[in-house]
Amino acid sequence: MIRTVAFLCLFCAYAAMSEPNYSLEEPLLYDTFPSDFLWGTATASYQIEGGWNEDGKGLSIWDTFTADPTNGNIANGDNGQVACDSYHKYKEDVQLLHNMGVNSYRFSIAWSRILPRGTGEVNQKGIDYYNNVINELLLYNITPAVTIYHWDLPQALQDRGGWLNPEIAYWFEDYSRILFKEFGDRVKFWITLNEPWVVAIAGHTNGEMAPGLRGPGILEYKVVHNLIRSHAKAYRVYHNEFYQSQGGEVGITLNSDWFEPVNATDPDHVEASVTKLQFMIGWFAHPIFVNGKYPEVMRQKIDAKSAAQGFAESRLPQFTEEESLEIMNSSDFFGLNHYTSSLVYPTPKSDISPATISWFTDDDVNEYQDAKWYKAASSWLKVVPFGLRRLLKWIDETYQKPIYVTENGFSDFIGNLDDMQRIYYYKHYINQMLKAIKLDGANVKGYYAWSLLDNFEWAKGYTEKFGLHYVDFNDPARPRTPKESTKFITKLINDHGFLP
Ligand code: GOI
Repeated sequence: MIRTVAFLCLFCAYAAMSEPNYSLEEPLLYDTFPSDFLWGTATASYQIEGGWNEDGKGLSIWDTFTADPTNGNIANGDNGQVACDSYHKYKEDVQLLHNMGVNSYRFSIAWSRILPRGTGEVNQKGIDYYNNVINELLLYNITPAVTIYHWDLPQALQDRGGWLNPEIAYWFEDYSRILFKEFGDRVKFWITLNEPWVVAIAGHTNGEMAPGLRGPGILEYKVVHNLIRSHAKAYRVYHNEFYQSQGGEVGITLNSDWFEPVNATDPDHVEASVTKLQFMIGWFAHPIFVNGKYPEVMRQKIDAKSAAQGFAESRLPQFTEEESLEIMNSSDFFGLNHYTSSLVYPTPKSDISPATISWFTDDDVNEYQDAKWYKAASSWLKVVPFGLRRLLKWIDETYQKPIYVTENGFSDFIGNLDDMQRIYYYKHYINQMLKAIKLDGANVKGYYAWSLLDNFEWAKGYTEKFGLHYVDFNDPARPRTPKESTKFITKLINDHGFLP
């Protein structure tokens, strides 16, 4: 019944749409990027390192999540115990980066290598490993961009409540301070958190990812509250204790799709698009870049629904005055991970009743994909290049901060070396980024392709491949082979853009 209604709405939306406000086949812009533009690839510790129990490393929630058969949700029962073996092959990885001619590399640090129990004693061998990686990069003039947290929380901290425990802001503060102290003489570009939206939704709403909790409408709001508090504490530590001597920048990376209104001339549709953006980006960016508070539209909708559901208090927490001050203006740049877009339109008012109040993210906006949009291996990834340009323009206008695209990429199942679809994806997304810079004046300062290597794609195991390099996971030596897309990006970087 609900399916039928949803189908009919979708049909109406289609019927209402005469000419879409976008084109899938746009001419390329032939122009170059600013000369100081950062070009790189990105990876994350659990997805590439392996060495899961070596040299004193503690367990992370991904070690335990992948080992727990009751989760049963990792493709083929895969795990990251060996992954790309970058724990041993980092010099080879740097060689690949050097061959590509990138001037930056984004990687993450495994908290449980540095602090096996999450707090307390530091593991020198963990420090040594990242010193080696950083020094190897600098040898080739590759600027390290370090993500402090890319989802592999020490299990010892999960045992104390993880991101649900407000104390975590102090654990994260202490961990970050160690990194700034040990590596900050050479690392000048820090990303506190990777995609807190995913930590909240996949980790605590639908349980797809570690720690695998399912508390829709409740847990994600508590978790995000603590993620934002934690981010702000790390930012303040850097600026109070290290900035003067080290002079780097610290920011956060948020993930967002672009939400294209079905009918761009209908103000209700445009409002639906902005509502989606506020629930996905504004949830974090409004407190951090605007005023220390959650977006008005979230406050109003979640407060109202919480009341209608009989809660004594809103499910969306409030920051104290003191917290707001600490959070406001706590990011030197806007890190954006972007892959895909959706079409949106408002749920017809007549369809909204207390009985249909959704628990998940609380917004009354319908989302779907254009049937003509080409899809990657990942079910959620549709190829919609113009979405990147529109999203960059929106972020630029809304938050007015330098933007780094810290991830963007395409997946297939095969890992074929002549990866024409990936080349198409990169060519058109990067060209749309160029249009955002040159035609819309967006302040975009860098771009990182996801990913340097085929790697452990979380719940999808090794089945969905995002790499610019093929990795043979059946060979214990984990050999890497460049795909055609590597050549494409190498030339683009070498040309500083698109030559006619
Ligand atoms: C990066 O996240 C990440 O940083 C890297 O580590 C990673 O390797 C890389 O991406 C590549 O994945 C159709 C609510 C099916 C619940 C549509 C809403 C499933 C589940 C749309 C929305 C979406 C990139 C999972 C950002 C999480 C994958 C965010 C991309 C699952 C869906 C949904 C859907 C949904 N997302 N992630 N999902």
